[in-house]
Formats: sequence, structure tokens, C-alpha cells
Amino acid sequence: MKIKNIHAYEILASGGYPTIECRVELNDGSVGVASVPYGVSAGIHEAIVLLDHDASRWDGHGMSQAISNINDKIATALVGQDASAQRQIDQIMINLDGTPNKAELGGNAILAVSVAVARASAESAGIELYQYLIDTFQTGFNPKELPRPMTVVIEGGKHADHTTDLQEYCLTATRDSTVSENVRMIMETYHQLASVLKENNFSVNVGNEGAFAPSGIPSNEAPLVYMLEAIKRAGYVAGQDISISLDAAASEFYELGTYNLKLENRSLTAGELISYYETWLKKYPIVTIEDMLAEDDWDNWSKLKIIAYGHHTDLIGDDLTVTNVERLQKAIDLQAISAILIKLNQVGTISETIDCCLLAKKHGLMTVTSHRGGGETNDTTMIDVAVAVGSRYIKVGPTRGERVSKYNRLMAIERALGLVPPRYN
Ligand code: 2PG
Ligand code: MG
Repeated sequence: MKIKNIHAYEILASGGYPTIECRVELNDGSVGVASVPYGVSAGIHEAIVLLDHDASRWDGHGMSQAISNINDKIATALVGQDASAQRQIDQIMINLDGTPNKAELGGNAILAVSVAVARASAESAGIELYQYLIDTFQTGFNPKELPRPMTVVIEGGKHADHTTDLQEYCLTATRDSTVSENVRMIMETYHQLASVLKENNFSVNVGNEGAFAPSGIPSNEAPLVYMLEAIKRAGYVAGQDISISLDAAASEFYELGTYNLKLENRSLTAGELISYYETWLKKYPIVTIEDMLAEDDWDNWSKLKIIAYGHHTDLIGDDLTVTNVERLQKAIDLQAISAILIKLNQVGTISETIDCCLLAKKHGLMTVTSHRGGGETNDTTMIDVAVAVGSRYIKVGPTRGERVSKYNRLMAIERALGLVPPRYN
């Protein structure tokens, strides 16, 4: 089925600045609409989010240039093309851009079109997006093995005015159960965490990702204690039903070989930071750790990987690997990670995202598909991708519409697959 029309425009993202939504129409009348997210603590190796940098509009955060790139250059190149040839569609845009990081047309422009084309094709074929991706890319995954929630419940770093140096503390479902039961278990614990924080005189206001962002936290370790207490109060067993995941987003507190923990007034070498983390791995049921070191500190990643392995903890690359096959291959060669975070907008096309997941699978690495910080939308493509590539977890904040839309999509897929008891349908 051929592409008839492509049209993009600005919509609001979760942080109150614009992002791109794109509408693709095919000759048979099928329509695909997609909007793209962006991050607050984006890695330097990510595909470029093309902004106008025109101070008279949106403080420079407008995306009108990226949108013109879609409506003029990309539309000219793609109208009339076969929409079901997703790889070819993505390759045409990659060639048209001509830069290694999509700086010319904008990763935000290219991804909006890439996803909208996939959505239109799925619509035309009369199948769900995840199934369309499984079929198109022959991912070989069984959609009945659905991902589990990894839910950010306390946020700091750049997402919350640096209340903690680490960016995210997550509750992660580690019991074999349905998605809807896992979501219930995690959210019950999240509400218990509110009580624990209040009893300790912290506010339960939420940050960028809908997680608590309490100021005045005494140390980077304290959230772990509150989370354990919340798991217990909710009636679950830490380490069995629910475990803990951390994302330090360490590039944000790294400078010239030193890691500066402002909250604790300490500057550490990578070796000291690794020892600091190891005390936590010994004490708490931490199932995954992410970006605990800076995005180019490769040798120290390999050292931390050995330690994490010894504690049965998966080490996830995010800013390190940016959903990019070349960086993932380097991480595999250096044995720097055991898992990779997947974010479509880090690389900028559906095809490249799925290729990265397939490379991870080939080498036995786990994938975790993730939301973005301050620039999310209600688009739920990340969930269909997670299902299509067999991600173990989805990382998403617990509240705010743009976050709950992701859990609701995953639960809808579960219902459609008939995987929940009828009384919940
Ligand atoms: C991360 C993400 C999402 P951001 O570091 O994993 O939680 O943050 O989108 O701001 O880069
Ligand atoms: Mg991260």
C-alpha cells in the first residue's frame, strides 16, 4: 500500500514544550499517527532532537524547522513509496539526512515519520502494531511473554532538581504473574511509599516522571530503606515479589574523571564509586542497575559488570549504548553490560531500534524498553516495541497521563491476548 500523504505539526509534550506529531495516510485510507518523546538527561551520543533555537518562540524549544523537514523534504521523498517496506522507508530518510546522528533532518522528525508509517501499515493490514512489528522484522518473539513493570518511584538528578544524585529508584516486578497483577502490586507499594515518606516528613510531590521527588533526603541510600519498608507494608516480599532497580544517570554528575555526589558532599573516583555501589548490592535486593558510570567510561563499566554479575544484578546501558548497534557491539566486545535500555528516539527509526534489540538478543542480553523524562507524550509505541522484541521490563513512571497510558496499553494487549481472568476483562 502506497503512502498518499504525510503531515506533521507541533503538539505539547509532558514538560510543556512542543514535540512533533505526524499523520501518515495511505492510498487505502488507512491512517497512522505518532508523536515522539525526548529526554531531559539525554546522552551525548543520541540522535539529535532538532530544535529551532529561535528565542522568540518557545524559548528556543520550538520544532518548526524539524516539522518543515517532514512536510517538505521527507514527504517529497516518501509519498508514493510502499509503506509496508519499513526498512526501505527508514533507509530513505537516513540517506536523505546523511549525518551519523540525524542532525540534518532531526531524529525527532525522522522518528515521527518512521512510527507513523508503521502505524498506518499495521492499520492497513488490520493487525495490532506489535504483531505488525513481529511479522515485518521476523523478531521471533512470542507475544504471550509480556514485559514486567519497572516503575520509577523516587526521582532525583536532573528530573527533580537534584534531590538525590541518582536519577531514578524503581520498584521492579520480579514475580511470575500477569501484567495487571504486577501493575497492581507495584502501585500498591507506591502508595505505601507515600505513607512512609510522609511519616519521615517528606513531601510526596511528584517530578518529571510522576515519581516522588522529596527534597531534603539525607543520602542517596535513604530511598532504598524507604522502598524496602513500603514493600513490606504492602504485604510483599522484597527480592521475590518486588525488587529494586536503579538508574544513576551518572554522566550528569561526572566531570573530568571524578564523580561528584553533591548530596553527600563527596567527590569519588570511579573505583570508589563502584565500591560505594557494591555496599548497596550486598544489602538490598537490587535486580538491575543502569548508567552507574559515565557514558564513555568504558573500562570502569567492564569492572562494574563483573561485580554486578557476582550479585546477580543486571547492568543496563542507556546513555552508554543509546539504542545504537555500534555502541552496543562495543559494549558486547568489552563485556561492559548484561542488558540494554531501548528508547526509540535515541536512534530515530523503528528499523534501527529493532535491529539493536535483535543484536542484544543474539548475544543473550536482556532488553528494557523505556519512557523518556520530561518530554513524553501519550503515544504508546514503546509498549508495542517492548512486546515485539520480548523486553523483560518496561521502565515507566507511575503517575501522570503520559505514563499511565503505557501501562494501560500493556494491560490492553494482555486482555486482547486473553491472558487475564475474565472478571478483569
Ligand atoms: C533515563 C531516562 C528515562 P531521560 O535516563 O533512563 O527515565 O531519562 O529521558 O531524561 O534521559
Ligand atoms: Mg537512564
